[in-house]
Amino acid sequence: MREYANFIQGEWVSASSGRTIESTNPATGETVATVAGSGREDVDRAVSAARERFKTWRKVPAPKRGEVLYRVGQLLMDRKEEIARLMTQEMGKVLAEARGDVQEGIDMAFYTAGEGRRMFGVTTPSEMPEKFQMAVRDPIGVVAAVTPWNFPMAIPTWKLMPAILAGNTVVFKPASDTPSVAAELVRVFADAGLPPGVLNFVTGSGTEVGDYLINHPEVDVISFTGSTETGARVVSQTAGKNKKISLELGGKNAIMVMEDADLDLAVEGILWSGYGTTGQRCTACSRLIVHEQVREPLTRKLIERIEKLKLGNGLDPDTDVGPVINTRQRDSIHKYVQIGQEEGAELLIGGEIPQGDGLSKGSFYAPTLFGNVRPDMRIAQEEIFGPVISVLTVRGLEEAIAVNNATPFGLSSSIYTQNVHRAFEAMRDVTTGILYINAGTIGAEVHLPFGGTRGTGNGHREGAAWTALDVFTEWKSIYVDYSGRLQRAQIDEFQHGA
Ligand code: UN1
Repeated sequence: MREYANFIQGEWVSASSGRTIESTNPATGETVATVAGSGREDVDRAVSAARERFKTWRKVPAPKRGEVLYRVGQLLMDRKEEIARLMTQEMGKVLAEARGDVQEGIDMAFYTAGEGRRMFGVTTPSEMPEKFQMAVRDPIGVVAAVTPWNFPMAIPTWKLMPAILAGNTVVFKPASDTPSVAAELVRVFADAGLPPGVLNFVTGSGTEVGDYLINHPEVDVISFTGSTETGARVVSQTAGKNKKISLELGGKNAIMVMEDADLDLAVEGILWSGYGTTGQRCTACSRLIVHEQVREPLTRKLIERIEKLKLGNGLDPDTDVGPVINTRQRDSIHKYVQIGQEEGAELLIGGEIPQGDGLSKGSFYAPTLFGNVRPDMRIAQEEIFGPVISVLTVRGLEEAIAVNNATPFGLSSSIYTQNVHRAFEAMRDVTTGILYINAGTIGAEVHLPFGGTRGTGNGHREGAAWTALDVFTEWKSIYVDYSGRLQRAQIDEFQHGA
């Protein structure tokens, strides 16, 4: 069994209380690791290490800060397989997907490293002579990065890398379900030569460590990805404290399938987006909005394929669908299935906690498909975060887009059509932050902005450096007057020469 400690001021240290907590394998119920069960004192130490180091890290030239990230990328490449296996054990996603999660961290490292030589600002002409002006990005200070368990590598890198590149220092608090992968990421930063105190790491519960961390007076920025409920708590708890907050919350993502679509292609995208990662992506497809003319053949094809999906341990190469993260989450998914049935939706397949070979020790849920779902049903409006897809029937593109847009969330959408006019109409009218044409709702690449509208977030975007930097930097506008006289903006008339 693995043991991990906190990482503060460049040292691996136990929680000051000496407490530990365990993370478990959702496929087997076995313990994967023990980590520090931190408390307030540990958070205080981590924040003060970050605060102290900020004084010097902000002055390190950005290209030099970026060079550390190149080394992080190289080390992640070297350790990809090892970390991916650990991720499958701790989080449950199948190995190929765990490799993809680490790959996303590698992509972030190399992309963000290069940003060290850009971090573009702005120059613009002055309205007065002999005056120069520009806007530059300044780091902000100490960033609290609070991350979820579903992408234990990729999502932390979306936050840590741009924050550090921009000259901030960080206290990183990972989800309690996946602390080992997070600790391995921290180890990579340390081995890459990141100076002590730039990245500090504390593990522990959200209510004890997370709440105290985000409210800490020395924390300037909070970057949070997780549930809508916790996101609301981040905002209400810190109200009036003027912290800069970036939230990445839920989704209720849909795939629209028009009557002209290539149905076999759509089936692949639906299975991958709805049941990949066992439906536990913020971007997972949980609604299928289908034209009435193709509803019957599409659902038939889907059911045929769902029947063949193999549940199991993600380390087994035959497994299509791994476990869900824990039994609490499994029970919450099952509750939604019951709600769907009470609301009058038709359970087409799944809807149960499977008991087959080797599944009873883990937290598995059968891939589920509901038919006859109305847009106002709870299963069509609320995020379930599990392998459950609801089929909604529409009569045309306009209705499809209206249904697609009408949820409290706005993360990812997809449309299958072979008609270029319809594709462009969707590009114009869909109101989510991400849209796929002829592909499912998942598979975002790190160099485009990641995030959503409405209840999905608070207007920020992650991943792509130039948008992530908006979270981790402040603009500073600088006016340089080299005229040697008082020049008054908005007051003095410009004198045109002869
Ligand atoms: C998430 O949906 O929780 O776009 C993150 C994707 C991945 C990241 C997903 N690159 O599917």
